[in-house]
Amino acid sequence: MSPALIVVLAAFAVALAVVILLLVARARRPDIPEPGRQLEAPPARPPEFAEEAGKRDAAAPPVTAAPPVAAAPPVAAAPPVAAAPPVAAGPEPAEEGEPTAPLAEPEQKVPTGVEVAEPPFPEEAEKPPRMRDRLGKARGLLAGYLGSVAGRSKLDEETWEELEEALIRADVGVATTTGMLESLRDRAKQDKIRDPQSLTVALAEEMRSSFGGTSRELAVGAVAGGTGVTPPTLWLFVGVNGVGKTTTIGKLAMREVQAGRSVVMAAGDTFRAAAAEQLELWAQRTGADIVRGAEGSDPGAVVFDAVQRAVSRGADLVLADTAGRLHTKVNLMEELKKIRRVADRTDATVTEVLLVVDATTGQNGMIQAKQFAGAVGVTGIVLTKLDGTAKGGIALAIEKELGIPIKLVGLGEGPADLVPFDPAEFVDAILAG
Ligand SMILES: Nc1nc2c(ncn2[C@@H]2O[C@H](COP(=O)(O)OP(=O)(O)O)[C@@H](O)[C@H]2O)c(=O)[nH]1
Ligand SMILES: [Mg+2]
Repeated sequence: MSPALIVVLAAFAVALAVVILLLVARARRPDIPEPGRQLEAPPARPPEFAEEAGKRDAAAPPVTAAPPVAAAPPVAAAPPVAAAPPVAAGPEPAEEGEPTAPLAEPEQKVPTGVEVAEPPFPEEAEKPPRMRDRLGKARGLLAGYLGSVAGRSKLDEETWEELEEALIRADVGVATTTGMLESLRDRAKQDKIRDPQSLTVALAEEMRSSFGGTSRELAVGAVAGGTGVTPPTLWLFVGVNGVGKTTTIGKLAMREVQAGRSVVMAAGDTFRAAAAEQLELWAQRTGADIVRGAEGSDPGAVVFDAVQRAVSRGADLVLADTAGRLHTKVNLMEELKKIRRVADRTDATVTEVLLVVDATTGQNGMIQAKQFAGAVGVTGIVLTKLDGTAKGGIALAIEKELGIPIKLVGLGEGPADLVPFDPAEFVDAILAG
């Protein structure tokens, strides 16, 4: 081999080595995170990588041999990946518009705007919905269970257990479920029920009969003795915050105005100004009159003034709203008792104290119902948001355990979405497959 050829070959080898190194350096670059943009931690680079790379580089004989290549800046300059800040530092202060991973505790959801939410109000009067059409969620849960019970090959202890689980899951509550199943066992014995399918039919009957036959009409006052004048009737609405008191008053005002009665609303929730504003919207939309007090003012006084207004205008009905939450130092039950006493001393006849219960709160609603019933003599329950729950069994529990009739149910947020409670229709609606 001629020396010239050796030189040429050596030069070629050096050039090749340079090209290879440049390629290696370039291939490593994309791994270097662009500071500030990276929200996701890149896969941690194993420490041996650098070593290996070094080895690989070192292994390339021409590189060590050729001085310019050893100095090849890209290889040496490539910052060690382990130093990439985002890995250890977690999410960077995100650039504008970029999603930030939550670092702190997730923000508490405060039910803001609940009391100023504009009620959906169609231009034309709508027909009241049917329970069957609105209880799809509740039906899904129970019908699923009962389908599985009915599909069993025989009626054994497991069948009873499955039935019990279905009822408890549907919020019927342990006490009511136990009572209902005991009575269903008697019925099954008496009627010689031996197959699971007939048992589900008997359960529907048991549910229907567990609702009392009491009147579910809202009572109105009678003509005052001898005078020939009918004093206004007053219905008082109580219940914890957010259950649907104000909305129910709005819906009822709609129904009563359409039935030809004149209505005065008493904005007795003076805890927040927004509560009165919400009621005011319903008053405007239903054509009812309204009496409001200043924020923080005495709710009893508002109810008193509303009755005065009703008397002076010859109105038929006063619908009195109340707060469901007060400053901690004020006891809600004591405040409600006071309102009730004031209402009783007016010229109006208090014929209903309606406890509004949110069906989606399950057994919590039962606890509330017991407290209110003990304090203010509740005459009826309005069970709201039945359209939004997969349960609904609380209806059975409330009537069975408290003996207070459910008079109305809320099936949505619109003015027509309040219907009288019909137990048979309710049972069909939650059980029909
Ligand atoms: N889906 C549904 N929502 C309801 C029903 N009744 C009330 N709401 C909603 O529940 C929320 C609270 O109602 P509101 O009347 O302000 O409750 P209050 O604090 O007891 O007066 C509002 O967004 C209402 O629209 C109902 O029957 N179904
Ligand atoms: Mg309210």
